[in-house]
Amino acid sequence: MNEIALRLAPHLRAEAGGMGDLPFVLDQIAVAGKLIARELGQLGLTGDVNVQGEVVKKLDVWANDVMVRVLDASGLVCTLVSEEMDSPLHLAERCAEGKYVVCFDPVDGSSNLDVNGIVGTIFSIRRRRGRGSDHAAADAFQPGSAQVAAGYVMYGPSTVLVYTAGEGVHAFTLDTTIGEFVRSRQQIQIPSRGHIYSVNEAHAPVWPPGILKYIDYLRQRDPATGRPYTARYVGSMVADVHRTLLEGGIFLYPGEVGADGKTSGKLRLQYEAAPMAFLMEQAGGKASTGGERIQDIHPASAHQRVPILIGSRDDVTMAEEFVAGRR
Ligand code: FDP
Repeated sequence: MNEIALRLAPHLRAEAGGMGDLPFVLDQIAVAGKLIARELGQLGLTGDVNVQGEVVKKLDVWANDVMVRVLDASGLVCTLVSEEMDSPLHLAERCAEGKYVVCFDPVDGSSNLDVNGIVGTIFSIRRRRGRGSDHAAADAFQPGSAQVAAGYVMYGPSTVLVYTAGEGVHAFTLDTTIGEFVRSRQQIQIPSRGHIYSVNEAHAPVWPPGILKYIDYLRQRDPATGRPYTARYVGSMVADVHRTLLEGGIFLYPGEVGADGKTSGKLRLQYEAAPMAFLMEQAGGKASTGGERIQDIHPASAHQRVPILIGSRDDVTMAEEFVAGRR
């Protein structure tokens, strides 16, 4: 007989040694994941535009509200940073006890919603640092290295919750018959090198030269060095990073050179790049902007964007060499 699947809550309790009350926050996020998974059938546009200037779909707004409510109900969270909220939300009545700051993207990859494609919820948890009236800035703008837990819920053919609390990366799959996340993988390790690259190639004309050269290198035929790589791009960061985590390779959303000559990324540091970087490093992989470790970046604003190269250690290292002009 196979091992009886372990539910998320007892798994978190078993891991709880150094985690304090963090398992309660993670368990509340799992509740939000179940509610969002259930709601995914009800789609449509509100017609509004969010703080990033993107069209907001109804589910994004609804899912944001769910995340705020489950985290508020935990009684342990003082500050929330969300893609859907212009500025950090301080739960004033929770701040006396609330130890945590949670950054999240309630529905990442939302352009996939209209085609029944894969989307996800990304979360990143830090400890509250500030005290008194100045806590807002101190709480909301901590680097990725301050994260105590991070992960995502992926809404695909099945709903999967992947998280790390600094002791490896674990995956739980939602068993809809019993309404529980049950453990499907533990201590996930990414291969040190893969054979897949994942990037939106339509943006090649505005990539920096090092990225162009790197992707071109991956496409060349040289069986001795495992090339050519193959390409996969869902256009939903959660799905692309999940595949990369399990199969290896590299996912890139590089900086793009604008008309003013400046390079800027698309993905958000606080609730996209930093949590994925924490997961990837815990799985033995790597995440950088091309020149700097993602986890070392101190956010300057709640919705800061960064370039990201993330995945297998050797693949990301090689991409960095191309970006630096050493290849
Ligand atoms: P989306 O705009 O659909 O929400 O940051 C959001 C994100 O999706 C990521 O999930 C995804 O990797 C990326 O943007 C897709 O952007 P492109 O359409 O430019 O490839």
